[in-house]
This record gives sequence, structure tokens and C-alpha cells, in this order.
Amino acid sequence: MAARKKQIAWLGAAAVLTLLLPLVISRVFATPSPQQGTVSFEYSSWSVNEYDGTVTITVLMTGSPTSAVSVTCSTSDGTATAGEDYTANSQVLTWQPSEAGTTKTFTIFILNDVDVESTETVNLVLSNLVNAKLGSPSTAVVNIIDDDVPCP
Ligand SMILES: [Ca+2]
Ligand SMILES: [Ca+2]
Repeated sequence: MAARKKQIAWLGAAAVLTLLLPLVISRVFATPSPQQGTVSFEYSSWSVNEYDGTVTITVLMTGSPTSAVSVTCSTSDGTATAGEDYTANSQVLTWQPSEAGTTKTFTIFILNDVDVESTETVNLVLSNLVNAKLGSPSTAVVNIIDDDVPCP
């Protein structure tokens, strides 16, 4: 009878091991979940003189992404009008994981004219995030400062 009890005990132990072993193995050899980067504008606003020609926008990627990160940076009209005050632009910015903590640049061409205007704005947004989430600021504004003076 004692031998029978011992046998049942061994079977129980074997059953518990069979159930637990896959769990232990999966924990030990689990691949870490992929890490995303965080992208944001470096500043929430930029200012440019109408005669400057271009303004360079910087977009920052931080974090410890496990693969390449990309985001599309695009302009849209605020009070400024694309084709009259600036040239619309949309560009994909890409970082390798080793480039975390660095900025990529995005250039907007400013169109000069002889009109007397108030300061006009261009809105900037980030979209089409790949392996990334949005940080703050996720939007930005470019202020185009007029350089024209009214005729006396
Ligand atoms: Ca001008
Ligand atoms: Ca002007």
C-alpha cells in the first residue's frame, strides 16, 4: 500500500512539472516586447522673417526603439497661404535605433512679397508614425514676420 502511495506522489509531481515547465521556459526565453521611440517637435513655435528664404524645423526622437522609427512632418495653412506665403512641404523623417536622442530637420521655403501684412502662421503636424508614439509638443507653429513697410 505504501508503494502505491509513493507511486501516486511521483505521478502528481510529474504532472505538476509537466504543467509548469512550458511556463518557466517561455518566461526564461521570452523575447522582449518591441520598444517604440517617441517623436516630438523640438519647439512648439518658430519665427522666420519673410526675407529669410527658409526656416529649418527640428523633430526629436527619444526612447530606446528596437527598430527604425519614422514619421511624416507636414505643413498646413494657418493664417499664411501655401503658394503665396510659403511652399507646402511634407517629408518622411527616419531614425535608426542608434540615433535616439537626435533631431532630424524639415525645411520650409518662405515666399517673399511686397505686401504689407501682419505676422502669418503655418501649422506643423506629425503623422504616419512607424514604431513611434507622439511626444509633446506634437504640433508646432511657424510665425512668418512681414518685412514690408507701408508707403508714406
Ligand atoms: Ca516682403
Ligand atoms: Ca509681405
